[in-house]
Amino acid sequence: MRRLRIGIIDLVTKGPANSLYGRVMNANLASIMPQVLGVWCEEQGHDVTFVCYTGFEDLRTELPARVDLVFIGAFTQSAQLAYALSALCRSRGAVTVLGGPHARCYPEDAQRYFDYVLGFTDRVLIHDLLRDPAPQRREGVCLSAASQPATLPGVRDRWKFAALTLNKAPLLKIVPMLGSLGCPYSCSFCIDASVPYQPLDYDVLTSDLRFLRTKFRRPHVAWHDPNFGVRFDDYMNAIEAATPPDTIDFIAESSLSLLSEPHLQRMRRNGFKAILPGIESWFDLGNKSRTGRAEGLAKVEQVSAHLRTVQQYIPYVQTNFVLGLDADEGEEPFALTKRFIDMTPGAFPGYSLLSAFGRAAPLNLEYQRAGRVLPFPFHFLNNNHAMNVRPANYSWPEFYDRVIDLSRHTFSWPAIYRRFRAVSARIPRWMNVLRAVSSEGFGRIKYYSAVRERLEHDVRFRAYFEGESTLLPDFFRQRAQRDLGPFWEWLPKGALYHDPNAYLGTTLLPLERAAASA
Ligand code: B12
Ligand code: SF4
Repeated sequence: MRRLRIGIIDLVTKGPANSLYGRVMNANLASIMPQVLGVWCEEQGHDVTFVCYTGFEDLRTELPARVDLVFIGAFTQSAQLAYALSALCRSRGAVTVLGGPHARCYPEDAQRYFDYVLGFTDRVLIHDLLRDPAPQRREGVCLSAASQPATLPGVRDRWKFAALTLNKAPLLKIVPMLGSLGCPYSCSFCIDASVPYQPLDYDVLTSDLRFLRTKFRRPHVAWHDPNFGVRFDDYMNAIEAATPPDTIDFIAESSLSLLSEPHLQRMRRNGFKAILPGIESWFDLGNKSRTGRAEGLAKVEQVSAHLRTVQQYIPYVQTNFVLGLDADEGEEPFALTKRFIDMTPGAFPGYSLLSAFGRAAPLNLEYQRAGRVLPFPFHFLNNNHAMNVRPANYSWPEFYDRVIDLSRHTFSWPAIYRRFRAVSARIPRWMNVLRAVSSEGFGRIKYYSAVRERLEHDVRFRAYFEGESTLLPDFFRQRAQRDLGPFWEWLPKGALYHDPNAYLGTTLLPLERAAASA
């Protein structure tokens, strides 16, 4: 086999960054799979250059001038940056490969700009690809393993690449780890709704945690498991076998249904410092929060009481909500969330606007069938900068009014103060303040207000939201251009547009086609 010069780029952000928060935190949002690829490529004897792009590097010069193959890992929000980067690398003769959430959600769009687009990715698939990575310039080839990989190299094996990334985190260094793939639940909006739950090797996990204690005095570990702690006892046994109690700080995303008091006691003993349960809605998805049929105010009271218990054991709690779900109607869902915030001041609320990420979830087919999915450029699909599903029960102005009102309530100074008082640990309480006054809190109020104002006064802007026009408003084009910085000029023609109904197998609307080739 030919020895290849391979570049691997993990896109943690969607363009050049300059915020203090980004400098401190972006490297801690890195993905595991690009590091895994590094291991799989090197074990085949190839030369690897690894770059985690946090927004502060110059990607035009990070890779050697001549590489044969470039892997890019991207979320959908980084798709336009990935497309531009692919164009740049192809101009230098490289074959380009896309993987990650965007590739899984929008393969048919990505194959227009990449030679290969990978879905589920395992060692065999990569080794096969590396045997003969022929360019596929006319249309990229989509490849996928039959299922999620049964094993993955652990932190010890991928340390070389993990360390390169962590060197970019100046203060807090958080190591990403994984103990399972898939999920036994089937929330209809989730990418893992139909991916079977599968634990990875617990012995690798134990040995990795031991290894980390040789690298840091007190390591910080973020579990990337879609739903942490499904096999709770096995997991905790693996952690307890590795390290004395409370010697590593852990962060995990877990459904509330898994956070019973005995579980919480054991988690505290083992050093769990932050937990992110999903509540999603007061009128849907009761199975995730262990509230069964309880809805509305009854669910608020039940969840709030549960979370106050969680906080007795875990200092940092973030509760995740999806705004605009079809089960929500009128003022009540928003009023209930405000009430929840007042009742549970210690939990930081993370809000996501309902988003349909292409093939991610079965529910997206329903939205597409109903003609409700809008063609916002991928760049804005990060759960906040655009909501690409027309809400079932709200007009756009009403929806944005309610989102702005809720955000103002959540990030008002009295609420920030109450949150500060309700959390006693030093880093978590200041982290909450920082998030509130940064782009997540104040920044979003400003952004949503700008959108709301245009919905009122700009007819073409409103027509785009109503699905009456597919001509991208300048507001979004200018932002995309600004965010991409020097990569804007590498963005292929038409790459701001995509077929929002590709999952259904429909073709581009005539207007969109015209705009794309303009
Ligand atoms: C852990 C997680 C995070 C972590 C870690 C992120 C990271 N860099 O990996 C944190 C909390 C930081 C995070 C942040 C965000 N997340 Co998130 N996150 C997840 C979660 C729960 C698990 C993903 C995971 O790591 N799985 C384990 C890996 C091994 O499996 P996998 O992702 O299926 O990957 C397979 C293939 O895709 C492939 N692969 C993966 N990466 C790569 C890379 C290359 C180069 C190749 C070749 C192959 C490849 O190999 C894997 C094995 O088959 C998923 C939901 C879910 N249930 O999957 C959401 C999810 C991925 N997140 C999502 C979103 C929207 C976000 C945010 C934008 C949220 C926000 N507003 O901030 C940010 C974006 C962060 C960023 N880096 O850009 C969406 C992505 C949708 C999309 N198409 O973009 C998901 C799917 C949730 C959802 N809404 O449905 N997230
Ligand atoms: S519990 Fe979480 S990971 Fe599991 S299907 Fe529901 S949203 Fe997805």
